[in-house]
Amino acid sequence: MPDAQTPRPHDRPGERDDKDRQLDQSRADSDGTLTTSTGVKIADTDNSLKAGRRGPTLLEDFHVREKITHFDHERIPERVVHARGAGAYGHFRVYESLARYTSAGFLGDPSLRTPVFVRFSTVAGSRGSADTVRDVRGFATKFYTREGNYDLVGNNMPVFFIQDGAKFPDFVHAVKPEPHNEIPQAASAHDTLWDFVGRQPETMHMMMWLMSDRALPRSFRMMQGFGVHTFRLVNDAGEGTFVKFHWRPLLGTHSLVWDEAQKIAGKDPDFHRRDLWDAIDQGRFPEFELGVQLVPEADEHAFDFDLLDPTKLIPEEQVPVTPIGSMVLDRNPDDFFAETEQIAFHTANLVPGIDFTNDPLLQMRNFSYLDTQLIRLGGPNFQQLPVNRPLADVNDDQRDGYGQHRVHRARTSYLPNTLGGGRPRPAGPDEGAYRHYQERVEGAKIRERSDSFADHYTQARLFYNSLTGWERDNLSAGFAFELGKCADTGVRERAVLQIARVDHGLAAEVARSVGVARPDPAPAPGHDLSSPALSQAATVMDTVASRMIAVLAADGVDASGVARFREEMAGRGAVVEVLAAHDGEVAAAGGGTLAVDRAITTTASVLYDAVVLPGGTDCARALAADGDALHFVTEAFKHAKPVAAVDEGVDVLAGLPLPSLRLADGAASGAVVDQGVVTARGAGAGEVPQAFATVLSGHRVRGRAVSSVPA
Ligand code: HDD
Repeated sequence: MPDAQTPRPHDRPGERDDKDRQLDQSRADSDGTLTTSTGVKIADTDNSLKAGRRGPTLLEDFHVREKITHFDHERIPERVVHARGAGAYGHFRVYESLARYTSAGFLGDPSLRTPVFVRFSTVAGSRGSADTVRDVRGFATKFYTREGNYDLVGNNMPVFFIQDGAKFPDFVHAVKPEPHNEIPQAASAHDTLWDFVGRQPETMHMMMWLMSDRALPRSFRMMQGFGVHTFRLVNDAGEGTFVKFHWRPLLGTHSLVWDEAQKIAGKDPDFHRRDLWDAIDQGRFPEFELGVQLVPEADEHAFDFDLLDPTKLIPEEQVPVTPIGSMVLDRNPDDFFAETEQIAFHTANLVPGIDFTNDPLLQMRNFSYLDTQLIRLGGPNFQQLPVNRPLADVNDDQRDGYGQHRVHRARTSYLPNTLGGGRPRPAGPDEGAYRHYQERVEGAKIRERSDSFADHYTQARLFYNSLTGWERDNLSAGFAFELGKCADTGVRERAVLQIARVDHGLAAEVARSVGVARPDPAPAPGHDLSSPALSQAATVMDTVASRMIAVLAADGVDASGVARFREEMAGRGAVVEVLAAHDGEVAAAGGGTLAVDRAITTTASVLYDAVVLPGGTDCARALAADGDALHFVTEAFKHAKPVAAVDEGVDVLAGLPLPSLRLADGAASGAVVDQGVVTARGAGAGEVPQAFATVLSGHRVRGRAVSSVPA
């Protein structure tokens, strides 16, 4: 994979593309005289038309009636799942032609720069819920290709909760807020979800992912995406190849810690949305690499699981992920509602060269997405909305319906016709028409599930076995928290029994935490197979690009030291912000001032990746007496974040209730690093940026003793 810092030659971030130009036709700038929606100029929009100054309002006030009526109709139904989301435009380019496998034009021509819109989302919460809840994240991409729109509607986890789409309403009803009191919002930690899980073992693999750090991404820019299902690539000769799609963030796959995620939900419920917006706004364009796992049709039955089962992944050690292209997100939408809210994804939005398989979850999705857009967007013409409009020509015989924007000039809207010159004419054999893969199928009509879908635990255990110690601890704590929130003892017990089928040791830990009986030794035979690619420990850990570093400052700060540090870290792509007790500026030691980016009271340590205590005698004295500053550093330490202190800043650190640390004293000549805490005095300060960057690129400091830290 190309390294995170290297710009790919095939990307031209920020350069306008065809979708951007197409949107110009719909953009409205509101910069003229105020008018009604019919274009009549209006001089007063503050006072309704009344019979006398103190008299009743008149019905003939068409302007105010229109204003109020439109307002009354502003809301549309939020998505039944994935209601909360944020999106951005970008573009995709394939590295090398995949024409051998697929006739999809955008995958066959490395010179093509295909515009995309990506919407990231949480699943369970309402549109106004917090971003950092424990949940799956949606990762939906619309490719505006020359052959029509292709939607890859994936998640940040490679498997799903259920095997058959018929169970989707049951699952969603179980995970959503409970119906009697609509509590809890955007949380899986409640009885109905775990009641369902305890009775539906096929959920177990996904529940392992959901209890892991994967459910707490640090950023939309730092999570993987997966198409989940096995799809099919089809080439010009009609030959099929099974395919699994993977998105990999160039910044690595990183997570929050649970306590931090919960606090961010209060401090900045828009944390992920803001992070995506700011990164694009400031030119730090998120980049993802698309990879594929390819399986020849002949190997359909070569695995000990069924390729059609969406609760299973193909271990990368068995079928490696081949990187095939790169996607850059480089443009924020102009209008959240018009674009991010009205974008309509659909798993059946396919282009020639990509097809389905008989995965029963996918088959049902192919019905559900079109259906949901009809209620959500109010009729069958939603593909004409600017964000959904294809770049490819549209020539259909669909007519009328609410919100029809096209003015069809043909007299005929049927085929065959003679009066309309036989148009639109069906595509000829070499004109790139969509051709369904000619799979041979036969069978009796039955409501049954294949025996090949019956094993619900082997891959759940594979995932657990693949995690490092800290990942397992977090996963165990996730189960303990969620089940600990369930009021019904039977719900807790049944869930623990399911966990025991995955890993008995894990179940015993969780049972102890939630006060239910330790389960009997696992009834299912275990295995010790693992897939290192499933661990986040294997992710990118060599960049600090876009990391947020807080420097705490007060009057008397060593401003030139802070400036040098900021420059060094900015050179590595990190963002340094100076926080102080108040906005504006603080006095620098030896004269001058240092600009303050934010007052500490308007922010929090949980919104940063790392914290620095700068030098300066008076500054250190002030920080040592400032509870907000002390809590900031202690909490950052507790959340395993890198901490640095320079000169007198080291004394502030020494006064905190942290476990004993080796700190720079007058004798040390260079920077001292202990448990991810970088300290230096005097000439050693010059080494801090490098040492700090090394710790920060590891994201968190694993193994730090934090249990006794009060924060
Ligand atoms: Fe779904 C939205 C991803 C199974 C029915 N789904 C939705 C979105 C994502 C996914 C990312 C949000 C799209 C956006 O940003 O607008 N869904 C998945 C994945 C699944 C999955 C990865 C399993 C592999 N979904 C699934 C099933 C069904 C649905 C089995 C129904 C049978 N999903 C929907 C929906 C939504 C939706 C009700 C709600 C809003 C929308 O479609 O546009 O149709």
